[in-house]
Amino acid sequence: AMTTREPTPDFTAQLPGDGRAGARSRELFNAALAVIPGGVNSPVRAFKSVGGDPPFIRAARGPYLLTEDGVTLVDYVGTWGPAILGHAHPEVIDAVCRAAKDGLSFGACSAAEVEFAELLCTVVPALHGGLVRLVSSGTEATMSALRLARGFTGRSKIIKADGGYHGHADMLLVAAGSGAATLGIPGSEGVPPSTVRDTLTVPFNDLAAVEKVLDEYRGAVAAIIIEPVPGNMGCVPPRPGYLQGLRDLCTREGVVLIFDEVMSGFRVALGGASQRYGVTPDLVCLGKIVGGGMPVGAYGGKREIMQHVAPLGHVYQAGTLSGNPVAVAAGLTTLQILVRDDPYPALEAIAAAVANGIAARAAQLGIPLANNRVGAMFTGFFREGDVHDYDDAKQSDLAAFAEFHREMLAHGVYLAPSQFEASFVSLAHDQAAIDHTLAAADAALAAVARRHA
Ligand code: KE4
Repeated sequence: AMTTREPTPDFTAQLPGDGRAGARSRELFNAALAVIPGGVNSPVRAFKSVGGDPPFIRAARGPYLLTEDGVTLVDYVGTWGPAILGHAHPEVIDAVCRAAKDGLSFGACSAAEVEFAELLCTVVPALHGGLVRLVSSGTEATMSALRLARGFTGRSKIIKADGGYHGHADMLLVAAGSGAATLGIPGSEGVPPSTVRDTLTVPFNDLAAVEKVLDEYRGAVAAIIIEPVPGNMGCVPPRPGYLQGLRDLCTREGVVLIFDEVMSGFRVALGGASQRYGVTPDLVCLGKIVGGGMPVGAYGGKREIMQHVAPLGHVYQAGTLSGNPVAVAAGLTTLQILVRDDPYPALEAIAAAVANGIAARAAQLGIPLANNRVGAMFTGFFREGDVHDYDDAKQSDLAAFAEFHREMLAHGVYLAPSQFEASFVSLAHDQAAIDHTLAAADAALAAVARRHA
């Protein structure tokens, strides 16, 4: 039967409750397990590292999620970044509905994608005066940018950071390196050694390690791809001078500098990390917020590089739904609102209130917590001392994190189910949502103190 559904009642006035999977979520998860690998369409959603079944989400609005068990939760996943305006922003929903009524996809040129590209080239530093190509995910954006860098330079080696995640293209699925540069060994079954033989990993925030690799492989490295503000090892700020150092090394060696701003783009500033730190890469990869919650990715940058992309040049890349009018409506409207309303001062204040509130409570209870934040993304690592790279992050107490996550969920706060993910605030996280979050943190951290001190 066609899936008919009553409209969701307004749940935003409802107080957040216990978000652990109830009967309905568990019933749905069992049904999912019968037909979907691990019951999920993306592994991290399975709650493997925090335990328990995942709550199923029925609706989302503003800072809140509504579970299939009828429970409201304060959301800090924000669908892994896109929901920076809050879920189901009325202007975005309206634009998507209007576009959908005119057809979902044309597979042909449309005016909206030109308007979108023009705005992207205005807002994103790496795109100023350059070219941008729309795709449908962050994975497609980074995969394409790396192929382009290899085509443009005629070189094969690529460098990434240990603990950096750029989507699941084969050449990027290398085992986390250990210490100095490691030649790629597959980080997933099904990735032939030949595919990652040219992928080198270096520790994040370590310029000397990059310089060493560039000396060793002079003339053979096509690109460095980096999350300028990593979120996939948890949130780790770049050390002062690190990004500029990469920029200078790449300029000197003719290596394409690629900023993977799928997560940090439009998140840490309107112009992303490039704007926040004043460093412009040769190519930039975008995703998440760029689609406002719909499937959109993008890659672009210097015209002299981008003109090697088919059909202008001979680096092939294509996509059936690239630039489709419905996804563009979501992304373009989101971007227009970010430009119009300049939410970044407010986002900074909201994120500081939450991150610092949690850190203060941990300190009062004697729980070691490294409070890392850049703008509206943050991570509290359950460990003493600072976290500057993936090795540091891996020394966190994962059992304490899992306990914290479970207890926060039980008190109505939905955090990313992994210590190695970032938390995200939205413009919709009002004082009530923040107060509820910090009250939950009181209880959750007290539980951690009892069990893990
Ligand atoms: P997608 O292919 O998932 O749209 O984007 C891949 C990607 C690329 N680059 C960065 C910096 C990213 O953070 C991502 C995706 N991030 C994960 C969260 N860590 C998405 C969540 C998931 O995998 O389900």
